[in-house]
Amino acid sequence: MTDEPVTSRRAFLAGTAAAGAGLVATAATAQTAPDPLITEVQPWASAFGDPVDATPYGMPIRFESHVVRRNVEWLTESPVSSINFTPIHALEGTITPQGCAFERHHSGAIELSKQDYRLMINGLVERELVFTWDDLMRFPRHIAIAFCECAANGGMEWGGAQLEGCQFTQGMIHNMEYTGVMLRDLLAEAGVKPEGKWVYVEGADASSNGRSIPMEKALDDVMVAFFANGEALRKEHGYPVRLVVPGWEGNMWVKWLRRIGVYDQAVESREETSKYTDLMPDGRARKWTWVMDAKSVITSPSPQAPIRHGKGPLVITGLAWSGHGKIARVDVSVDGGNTWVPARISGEVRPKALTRFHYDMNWDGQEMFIMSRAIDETGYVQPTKQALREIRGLNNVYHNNGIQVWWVRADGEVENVEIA
Ligand SMILES: Nc1nc2c(c(=O)[nH]1)N[C@H]1C(S)=C(S)[C@@H](COP(=O)(O)O)O[C@H]1N2
Ligand SMILES: [Mo]
Repeated sequence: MTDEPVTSRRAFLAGTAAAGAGLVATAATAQTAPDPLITEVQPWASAFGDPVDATPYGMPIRFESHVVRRNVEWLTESPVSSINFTPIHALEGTITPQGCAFERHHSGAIELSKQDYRLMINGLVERELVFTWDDLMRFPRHIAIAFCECAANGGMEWGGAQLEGCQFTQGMIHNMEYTGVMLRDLLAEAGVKPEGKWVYVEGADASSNGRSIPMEKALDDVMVAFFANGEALRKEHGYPVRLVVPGWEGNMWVKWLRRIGVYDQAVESREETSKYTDLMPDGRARKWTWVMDAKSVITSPSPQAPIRHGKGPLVITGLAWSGHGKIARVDVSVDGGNTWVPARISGEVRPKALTRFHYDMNWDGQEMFIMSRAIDETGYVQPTKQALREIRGLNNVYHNNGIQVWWVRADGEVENVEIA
């Protein structure tokens, strides 16, 4: 195995016994035999490490090589029109590194250079315009942190608990810091005519992934972005330019953005008529469900992140988000939803961005049913999956923001379950 550490994990834990107060001190392993990691000079202290430039573009250390995007092969027919999942069970904080942020392509990730890049604005505008990369670089730049969630996130769970791991049940989400120009500034340059009520945005890939966005949103917080987490967008996230549509379903975040058409009504694209509508029990469809409702998930412990240290202090960690604004509170239950306790919000709470919560507890080593529920600033409370099914039935794929339950067994292993 490539990620086998130099010394055993147990020895390492024993070696960490020293510092810390309160909870942490009780979590420390009692020292019995002399620990060579403390008493002996180790190989890494007796020789030089790598020189600078060993890896001009750095990669994670080999011990972390399991923290990668994964797909579920049976889910889609072909890997070019497919999806993979962010390893949220293994990440902390709120920012998703681009290298492990989920990908969703309808016709594969294309290679488009800055030199070949063109962005056209046409339709109901005073001046039809074509921007080059250099043109875009001359507009005022803005920064926004936003989550991008595919409307199908959790979609396989409508019928019941199915996939083992929050990477697979909730990992069609990422959260990055974008730098770009505001769409409203580009539209102002073109001059939107009074009849212009919608923009139709499409990408340069074969699928084009065209979507219509109402003018009100287009003029609000939509960004034409070219940097993510401080560096150029990766190819798979739309290099050199993608649309960022904070709070709205991932499908509208057009990658390899090539055209913005201004119209007096929504253009019915293939995307909208065949997909990204929610089929209801009575055969009707919910349409224009663009905003992602509040949701949360415990990322660890979870099926891919079982408890290995036994009873005692346990850190429960998870993510919460809402497309309607800020997260106001996250509640955690460790008894299957009978009692709820507010979790600690760690770090800053930003609108339409991932929020990290922690819940510190003393685990008695008995089985638990753990779950979280998000409450956003509008007062909306994340529903149970059952409550969602009662409204929308089982024919659905999209917008499943129901509460995720994990069954923590006494041996620390974790399973995806539902509580009747
Ligand atoms: N041009 C283009 N844009 C696209 C897509 C696509 O296939 N082509 N997929 C969409 C979908 S369904 C989602 S969920 C997001 C995913 O963005 P990501 O691949 O950066 O995670 O991109 C959207 N933008
Ligand atoms: Mo999507």
